[in-house]
Amino acid sequence: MPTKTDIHLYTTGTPNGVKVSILLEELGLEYKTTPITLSKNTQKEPWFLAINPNGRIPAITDTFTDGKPIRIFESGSILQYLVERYDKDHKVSYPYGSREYWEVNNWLHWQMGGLGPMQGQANHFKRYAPEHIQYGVDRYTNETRRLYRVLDTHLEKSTSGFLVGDRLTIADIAIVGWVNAHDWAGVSLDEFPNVAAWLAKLKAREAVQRGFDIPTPQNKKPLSEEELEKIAAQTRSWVQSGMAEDAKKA
Ligand SMILES: N[C@@H](CCC(=O)N[C@@H](CS)C(=O)NCC(=O)O)C(=O)O
Repeated sequence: MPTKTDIHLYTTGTPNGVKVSILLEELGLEYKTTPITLSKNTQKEPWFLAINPNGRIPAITDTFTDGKPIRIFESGSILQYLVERYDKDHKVSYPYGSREYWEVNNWLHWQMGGLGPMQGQANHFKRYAPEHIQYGVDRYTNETRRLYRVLDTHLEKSTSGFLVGDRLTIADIAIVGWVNAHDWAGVSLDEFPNVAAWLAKLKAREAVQRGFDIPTPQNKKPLSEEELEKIAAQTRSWVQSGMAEDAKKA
């Protein structure tokens, strides 16, 4: 039986979006979902900017402990809020101040400040840039591969198969959507066997599978380079128009 909450999730099935739905599913919390259509720039509408002034998914609203509404944006902040408020039994977290707590914090920041931005830029230069700039593709793809190597080396030493200690935590949850999208950035997991095994272990969990399918079921088959490029071609125009709009405002 899911635990009743007032959580309302605003999301899309991207690497940052699925972090939150996976955590909500792992914690067994009941929540409402509003899908945000990035191609229609719903994330830039005034009602949404009141929830996330940065105009990006994911974001949540909830009723805070004082009985008033609260908004939480930035996926890392949302993961921390949810475990601090709703994971009192430490199903996917560790007690504040423990060694494991700080190690989870290390990997969470590594994802938020490193893997996400670097892989995001690798995607941009490889798939969305209006002109091919080899330096940009190489810079961000190589940096992404370097980060996968860091992850692979760390996972090689893990006895549980998770990033920290004996359980799945928000460190794993923050990273899984990005690693799952490795093809999109042109990174192969053949080089990183420990990362490949970790990804398979996480994707075998029912809650992770449910989280990946929020707000809409995700494609489960690996796509060929040709198919990826076809999707990229459709996406490129709205990415470029969104960027042009933002540049006008700046
Ligand atoms: N640092 C932010 C990044 C959020 C982000 O970039 N979200 C993307 C989807 S993964 C987005 O909303 N893009 C829409 C846009 O760029 O307008 C987080 O982790 O929440």
